[in-house]
Formats: sequence, structure tokens, C-alpha cells
Amino acid sequence: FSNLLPAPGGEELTRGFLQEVVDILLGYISKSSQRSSKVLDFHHPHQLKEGLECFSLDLPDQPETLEQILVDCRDTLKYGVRTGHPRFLNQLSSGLDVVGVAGEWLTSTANTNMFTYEVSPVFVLMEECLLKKMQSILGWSDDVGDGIFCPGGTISNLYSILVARYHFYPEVKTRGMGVLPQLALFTSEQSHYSVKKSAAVLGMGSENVFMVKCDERPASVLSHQALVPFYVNATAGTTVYGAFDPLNAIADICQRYTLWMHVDAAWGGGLLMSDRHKMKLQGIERACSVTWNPHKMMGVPLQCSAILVKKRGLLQECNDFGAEYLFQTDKNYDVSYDTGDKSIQCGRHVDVFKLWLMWKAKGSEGFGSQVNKCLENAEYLYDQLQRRTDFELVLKNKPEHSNVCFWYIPPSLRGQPPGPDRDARLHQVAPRIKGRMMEKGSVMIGYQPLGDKVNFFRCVFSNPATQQEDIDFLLDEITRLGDI
Ligand code: ABU
Repeated sequence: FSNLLPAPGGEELTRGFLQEVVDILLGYISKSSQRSSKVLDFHHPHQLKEGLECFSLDLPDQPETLEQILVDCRDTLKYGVRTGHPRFLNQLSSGLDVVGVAGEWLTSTANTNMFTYEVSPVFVLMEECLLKKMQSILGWSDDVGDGIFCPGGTISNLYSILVARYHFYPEVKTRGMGVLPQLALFTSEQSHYSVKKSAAVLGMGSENVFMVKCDERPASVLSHQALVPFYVNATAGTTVYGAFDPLNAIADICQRYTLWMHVDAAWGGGLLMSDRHKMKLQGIERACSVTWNPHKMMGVPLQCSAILVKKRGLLQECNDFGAEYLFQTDKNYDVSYDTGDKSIQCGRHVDVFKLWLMWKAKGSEGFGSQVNKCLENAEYLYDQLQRRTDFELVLKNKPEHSNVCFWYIPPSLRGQPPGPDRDARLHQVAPRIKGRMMEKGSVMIGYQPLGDKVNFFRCVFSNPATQQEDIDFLLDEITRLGDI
């Protein structure tokens, strides 16, 4: 490696090395889109740790050759999971967008930090441009709106609680929680666990997060009089069912009781790009803050998540500490573009370029078509499941998002009456089939229990590569693996 640039005369070796890396990546990208390739080549942790063929995780004292470094690159991809494969249906974030990948390469090459305009002039302006665009899609007027890209939906949700608390109790920043009343937060029982986690991290206590029954009127939560309610999280696209809370009804209550309304649209935000589906988020314009993860439904390579805050300046006031070595106020440019002090981080990765580049390449309409296609896939799966007697839908209604939840009913359980015995046996079916799926490497789909429902499969579509033939394959493969 020591002969690579910046070593004098290292141009040729560097070009040759990086071209080989590009060839490895192109081979991977090409294989990821082929249905004949495996989704994964599964090994248990101990097998990978022990080392396989030329692949070892151990860190050497002496440098390895560049040939070995290329082998390491190849093997790292070989033993990983092809999340861009058309049959990777396991996670809300999936797909392999070529322009997005180009954006990530460029970002790594630029190797800079989002904290100041000084070191990221173009990326800081791109962040501003993206945030403004996303705010206008939310329906916020030009004179409001702020935000920041941060590491994932959980951190975006954490920001929402942080700024909400600061909005009502600015003294918390300097004097801490001791000077505040005991605060209560509200969210639905199917919302993301990050609401509770954030309440714990922020010193409010996870037990002070009230989980509202999904079929109850949200007004019922306000009877918890011992605490002071200040924050309501509404979910636009729950993680398992893909359900949408009634945003306008929740906004009415928040308005009436002067509560902060946050919308966790980490998953559902992408539907705003679709003229066909955006009405599912009606009322989002009334939110005080919104989480929106373009790395989920919009297929942007991980990570790409925004927290959007309606009240301008709040993020800065809440989080700034004005470190003078970084955020000098006497710089030679408009220092309002040193946006890093809005963040709870210091160093911040450039997550915006790949999204900006993809937006340029697809236009808003391209994202809309991508979202429509994923929801069409969900409807197709739903229709297939309705027709088959070896599967049972968890929710009888048509999916609101691209999540479709179902049980596979093996021959031994068909016709057995509902009850604890059937439930106990059904609970084991999905994990067993998932294990077989992974070992075979043919397809990947998630499962979980939820509430009183025993383990069921959750299929989610966010991967533009997935076609109806993959859905047919999924159902046939579950049947094959389930009947072994
Ligand atoms: N809440 C992060 C995404 C989880 C999932 O992919 O299922």
C-alpha cells in the first residue's frame, strides 16, 4: 500500500488498484441483480471468526499485499448479504441504486465533515436545498422549517423529543431535568421502540411514555394527570404493519392541549413522493417535527435520515455550544452556514450527496414511480395470499403501505381449530422456515410476534428490483421449506 498515492509516482499503481476494486464492485452489483445468485452465503459467526479459505478477520502486524487486500474486498462481499437482490425482502431499507452508490463513492472520496461550510461548502448547501425541498413536500410554508440529516430514524426521533422539551422548557439545557415537572410522552403501541429509548436516553424515563392502544381515541391519554403531557408521536407507516395514524385527528388534540406533535414518517415519508399514496399522510403539514428516512422507501443507500423541525432556529438554540475552535464567528463568510452546532454530534458524515444525486437522476416523479411499484407489489402479494389456503393474512384489509403480514400454515396445522395448542405450534413455523431460507440463501424475509399474534412473516417492498415473479417464488419457497 505504501506505493499508492500519495507516494511519489504512485498514480499508475493507484489507478490499477482502484480499477480492480471497481471491477469487484461491478461484479457484485451485477450478481446482486441476478435471480440465479444467492441472496446470501450464510455462515455462523464462529465459522466466519475461524476464517474461511483466504479470508481472515485477524488484524496483522505486517502489511498485507494489495493482492490480498483485493481478496479481502471480494470475500467481504461474498460472505455478506446482497441487500440489492430482488429477493431480499427482509428490511425496510433495501435495493442497490447505482446512482446512489456513485454518490456514496464520491462522498467517501471527498472525505469531509458536515460541521462547517469551511470544509463542506457544496454539501452544506445541498443539505439546505434538500431540507427545503422535503419541507415543501410536507406542505410547510417557505417562512418556516429547519432540519438536519442524522444517523437514522432513532436519532431523528430522539432529536424530536430533545427539541420539543427545549421548546417548552429551555432551562433544561443548562439546569437539567431536576427543574422540570415529570413529563409524559404519548405514542401508539405499534410505534417504533425508539420513542421509549429516546425518553430513557434523555432522562425522562421509558415508563413515562404512554402507549396508546391503536384502536382507542387518542384523547383518552390525556387523563394521566399526575404527569405533564408535552409530546405526542404519531406514526406514518409502522414498522411491522405499515399502518398510518390519523394525523389530522392527532393534530387537533395537540393543538387543543398545546402539545408538540411529531410524526415518525421514517418509513411512510417516502409515500409523499407518490401522487397516488400521499393522501395517507394528510395532516403531516400540521406537525411540529417529522422524521423521514430516504434510506427506506426512497432506496437511498444507508444512511440517509432527516429530522425536520418546523420552528426555525430551535435546533441551533437547543444544541449549540459555540466551540470557538470550530465555529468562529469572525470567519470570512456567512457563518449561519456553519450548521454543525445544530447537531448533538460534532463530526457528521455527509449523507446528503447520494440523495441529491439520485433526485437529480430520477426527479421527484422517478421516486414517485418507484414507490408506486413497491405498493403494487404489496397488493399483488396480498391478492395471492387471499387466494391460497396454505397462507393466512394477519390483517384482512388491503395494506396501507408495502408491508404484508401473513402466516404460513403447514399441512399438519390446516384444519386445526384456533387455540393455544395451534398458536404454540404456529409460533415455531416462521423461525424454522426463516432459518432454512438463510441456510439455502434463496430469499430473505422477516418475522416477529406482535401483541397477541404469534410469529408471522412480514414482507416489505422497498427494493425496486423486486418483480411479481419474486413474489411467486417467495410463496413457493416458503411452501417448499415449510413442508420439509
Ligand atoms: N426501524 C428500523 C428498520 C427496521 C426494519 O428494517 O425492519
